[in-house]
Amino acid sequence: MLSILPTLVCPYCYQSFTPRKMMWRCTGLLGPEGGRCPPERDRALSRRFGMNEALPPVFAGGRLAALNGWQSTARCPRCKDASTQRICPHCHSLLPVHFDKIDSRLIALIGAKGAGKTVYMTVLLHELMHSVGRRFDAAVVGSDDHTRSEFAKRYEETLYREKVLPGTTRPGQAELRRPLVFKVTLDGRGLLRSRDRHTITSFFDTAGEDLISKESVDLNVRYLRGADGIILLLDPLQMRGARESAKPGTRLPQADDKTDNPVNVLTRVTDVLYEAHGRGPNRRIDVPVAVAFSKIDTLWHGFAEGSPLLGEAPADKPVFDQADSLAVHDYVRALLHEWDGTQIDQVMRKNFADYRYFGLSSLGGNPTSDNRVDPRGIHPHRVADPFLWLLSRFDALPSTKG
Ligand SMILES: Nc1nc2c(ncn2[C@@H]2O[C@H](COP(=O)(O)OP(=O)(O)OP(=O)(O)O)[C@@H](O)[C@H]2O)c(=O)[nH]1
Ligand SMILES: [Mg+2]
Ligand SMILES: [Zn+2]
Ligand SMILES: [Zn+2]
Repeated sequence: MLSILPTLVCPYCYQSFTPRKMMWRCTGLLGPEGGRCPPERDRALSRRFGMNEALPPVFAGGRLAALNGWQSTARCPRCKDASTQRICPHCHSLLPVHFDKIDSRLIALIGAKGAGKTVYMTVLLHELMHSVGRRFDAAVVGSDDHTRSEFAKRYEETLYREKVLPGTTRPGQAELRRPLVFKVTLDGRGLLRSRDRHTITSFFDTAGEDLISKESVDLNVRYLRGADGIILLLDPLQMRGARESAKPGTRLPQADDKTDNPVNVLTRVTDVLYEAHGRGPNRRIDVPVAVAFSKIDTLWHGFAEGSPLLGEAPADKPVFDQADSLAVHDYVRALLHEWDGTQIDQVMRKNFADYRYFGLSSLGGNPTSDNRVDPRGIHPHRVADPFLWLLSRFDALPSTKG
């Protein structure tokens, strides 16, 4: 159907809506006529995300909003106070400021149980906020209170201060786990642009166990359907060929019925994506997929000298380096054959129009035997590459020719 107004996708519930369906939350302050709307529990937020705090009521924008989906304030029909707080009509999450005017990109992070997703998301965001951010003159900030406090308390605090590896992400509760939403602002000057460039990125850390059965994969379908880019994290230690060459002392992932090998995971994700996006004759899936192999630190002693995976991506310019990335891509593809992963490459080639291989290490070394961060600290390796590649695919970051 043709529509003049673009469809928006909520970065929290990944459901779509047109701007005229946008809703508002009352300010809860004293209105011009002396009335005040009392806070109450928001059923949508409570049902979807288990958030039970009392908040001012929500209201639809009414006729004015229908005429102009972009209006940035609306008057509460009860207290008549003007509100600027726009919310998603489905889950009632507060939308980022200028949400409909800036690029919004949803990134789903998926992978089997124990592949390293939670550790990766924590380290990636930490790096983006610190060293990688400095290199690109980028400011990366949590877009809402929940993201800011959840990331600091639940993720960063555990790994960086308590130095404990996270427990398994609770499966089957996609409704209750809320994506973390960040605003990435790139300084326009260094990029031959006059204006700063904002991108909203939403990260959803799935539970690996959700990928085990067809039924629980469906739980994640909505997230995969709404995603503009996917980071598929695969654990080489779950592949026979790589297990054999892992650094001595590496704790190998248990092969229980909750853990699955990367080929099966990839096959299931492929099915879900076809389900979500439809399959035409000869049509391949065109969402960009970064296929990233985690825990590369356990294997790099076996890499040939000069392997692009032993070094970091060139960091002198604030651009995505295509040549370096393609060298990694080819190197990983060659490794797949050694690791018994030829099938992965076949599935990718046959079904995906836009994918790239990456190899990374979130920790830079094995955790201790009681699964704590090595006392020498966290030394991430190439963690930003998949994210920067996706930004370059979204035209949010310039890239050099490959
Ligand atoms: N050597 C090494 N081990 C890692 C690295 N990242 C993660 N691990 C190990 O992998 C384990 C699992 O990591 P998680 O991030 O919890 O895995 P997950 O994919 O979130 O797992 P689920 O939540 O169960 O789906 C960690 O407890 C570490 O032991 C890494 O960069 N290097
Ligand atoms: Mg996890
Ligand atoms: Zn009101
Ligand atoms: Zn929503």
